[in-house]
Amino acid sequence: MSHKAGFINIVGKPNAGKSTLMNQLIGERLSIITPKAQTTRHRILGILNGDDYQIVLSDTPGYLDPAYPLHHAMMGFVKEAIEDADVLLYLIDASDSLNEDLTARVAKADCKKIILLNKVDTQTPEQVQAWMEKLNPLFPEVPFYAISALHNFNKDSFIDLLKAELPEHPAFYDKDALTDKPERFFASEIIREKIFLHYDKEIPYSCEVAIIEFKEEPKIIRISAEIMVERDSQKGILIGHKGAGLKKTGTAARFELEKFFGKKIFLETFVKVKPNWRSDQRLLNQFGYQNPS
Ligand SMILES: Nc1nc2c(ncn2[C@@H]2O[C@H](COP(=O)(O)OP(=O)(O)OP(=O)(O)O)[C@@H](O)[C@H]2O)c(=O)[nH]1
Ligand SMILES: [Mg+2]
Repeated sequence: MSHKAGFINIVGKPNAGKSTLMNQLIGERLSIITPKAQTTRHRILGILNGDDYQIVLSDTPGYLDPAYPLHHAMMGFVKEAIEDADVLLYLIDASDSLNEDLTARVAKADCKKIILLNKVDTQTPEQVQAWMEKLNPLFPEVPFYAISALHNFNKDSFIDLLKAELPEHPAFYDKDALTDKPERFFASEIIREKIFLHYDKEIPYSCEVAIIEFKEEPKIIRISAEIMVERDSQKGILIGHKGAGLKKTGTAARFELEKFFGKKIFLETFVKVKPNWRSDQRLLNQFGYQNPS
């Protein structure tokens, strides 16, 4: 029996719906999703296995102009995903503008491409038509689909379409693998998601979560997490009056962790100030943000 396998990498601007699309295809909440831009900071693999195929999807951070070293590392993940793709899925938010730099990079990438206009539920048919007319000359002969990753997404027919684009190749990962990331990574992401959802302004962007203990017992998983912020004032905001802010965030995270791991969770959180961690390459390396240059 012939076997197909390949890397299908999703790229796009922040907030385009990349993680939403990835989770829909995998059928699990692998990537965290929030209404705020720059939610995803890593390249996260989601693996779809069948008897005769393996689709290795990559969710990536949104493409942006880097403002500090954390951003440089995030863009390193995107550039790597553009380079090693068998198929690039360029996801464009129909309610947003095009990023010209990313569009040019995708256009000259040496691989198969699919253009996906997302969030068409927010658009009139005339607006979708206008997008087609704009994108057609930029990507001649590249397949184009208008989708809504969030509403009435036809997962099965989309997976068939992706399968058809895969090269003949043996599986890259174990056939029962779902992702390349360890459980600790997903625990830290779930806590970060709740911080993104519960706090505004610069707080979500100033936080990083490190799991310092992850102990699985027969009936419970015990997790200790350190939340890093850049300044004392941010620590105060995060903890809140009499600890109410951190308690609310921790409760929401524990609830989500219990769903994800299918087990009771004991969660402890500590807040630590690490000045300028987003620019400290030694700390960034510890958190898995190796800088490309
Ligand atoms: N209306 C509508 N909203 C969508 C659709 N797809 C995603 N969204 C919303 O868009 C927001 C961003 O979604 P994400 O999946 O986190 O976007 P992302 O591209 O991964 O964002 P970053 O990780 O920040 O780069 C969320 O509030 C989603 O619910 C869609 O098809 N229609
Ligand atoms: Mg994302």
